[in-house]
Amino acid sequence: MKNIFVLGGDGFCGWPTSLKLSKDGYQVHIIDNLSRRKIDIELDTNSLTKIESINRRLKIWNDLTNNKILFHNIDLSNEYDKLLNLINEYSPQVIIHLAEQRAAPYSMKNSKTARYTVNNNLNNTHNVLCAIVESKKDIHLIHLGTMGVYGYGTIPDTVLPEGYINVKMKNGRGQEMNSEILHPSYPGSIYHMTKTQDALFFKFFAKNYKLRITDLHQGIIWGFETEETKMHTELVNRFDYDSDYGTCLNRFIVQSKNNIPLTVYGTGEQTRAFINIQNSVECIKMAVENPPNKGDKVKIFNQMTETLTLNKLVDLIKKINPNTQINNLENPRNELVKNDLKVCNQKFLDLGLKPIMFSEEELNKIFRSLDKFHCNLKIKNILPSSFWKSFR
Ligand code: USQ
Repeated sequence: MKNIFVLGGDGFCGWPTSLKLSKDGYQVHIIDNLSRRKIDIELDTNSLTKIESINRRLKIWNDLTNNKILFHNIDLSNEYDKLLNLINEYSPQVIIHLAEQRAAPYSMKNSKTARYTVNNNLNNTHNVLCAIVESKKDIHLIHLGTMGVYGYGTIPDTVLPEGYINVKMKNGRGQEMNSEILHPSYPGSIYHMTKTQDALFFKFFAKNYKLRITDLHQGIIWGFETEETKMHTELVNRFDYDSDYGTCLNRFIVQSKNNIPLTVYGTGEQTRAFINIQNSVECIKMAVENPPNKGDKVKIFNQMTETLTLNKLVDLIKKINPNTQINNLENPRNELVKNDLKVCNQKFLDLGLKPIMFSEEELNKIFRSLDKFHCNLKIKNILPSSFWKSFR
């Protein structure tokens, strides 16, 4: 059986990814320091769905499928030797790196959360890369990045390519030379900035040490359940709705269900890229099965299936609950009031991705599946608590 490490396998994307790969016949190792659970305690917030302990989750999975997922509690930013020893012991074919602090608002909250995000995310990435080099093993590293590295509407009326752009530069004799470079980075938060810096680590390690690396620029996930998490109530995935970790659609759904006016920041004319959680784990599996060759440049995919404005999300929510009220708040973030967004995602389509498009029917399913978790809501966590203009 082929070993795969899922760094951050207890988190929102890591958990369903681990289950899918386990079901598909890989020996999955979750490497996680349970930091996401600790941040819930720090912020006095929670997932709307009830998340079992990691040991309970793994036992249920084992009882249901007879597949054993191994769990290693390692802080990747500080426990390099433990990671290296594990790599040497199990020789994973693939390492999937999702072990980063992923909330933009949390990274902008105060100097402590900003510094934590930078220290954690950049050290984790660099330590994994160093450990692969030091182990001398041929391991494919897949990193879950973000569409946010490109910025939103920074260069109007263009289609965002998959990672690279062609440029012309004049040589010393004034002749125009063609070249291909990484798309310039336009991070909109400290969190997004760490992802843009990850990209430089990857570029260097792919070039210098010939590591095989895939970087997935993912959009905002919608939905929370996958085929595997639906197999048992105790395998359920997170559903974050608070102002730091809850993404826009999750928050709007919870607000609508509880007759709280939707916290639309600004005019709601921001356009963002989206992908369903089931499609997300399918994309990661495709990335596992289609590695770059040794010596190739970093393989970059745009892991998204459609672009939508916030107002489009609101319109669909109103169809399901016509009593939904809107509260257009002064935007706590520093972002364009309105932007256009066109994205190329041809590489995954070519590999056979069947996009699950956002629709009233899909939204209705999410609304209904949350009914039983209503009592877990902490209303105090709805209004924004992180602000881009200054640390609090
Ligand atoms: N927004 C609201 N009201 C809210 C919350 C958010 O109007 O109550 C707005 C934001 O101002 C922003 C948009 O919704 O314009 C998206 O915000 P978000 O919190 O849903 O998503 P974001 O901060 O971009 O981050 C999320 C994930 C992150 C991932 C990223 C993909 O947390 O890990 O990398 O989506 S992307 O946006 O494509 O960069």
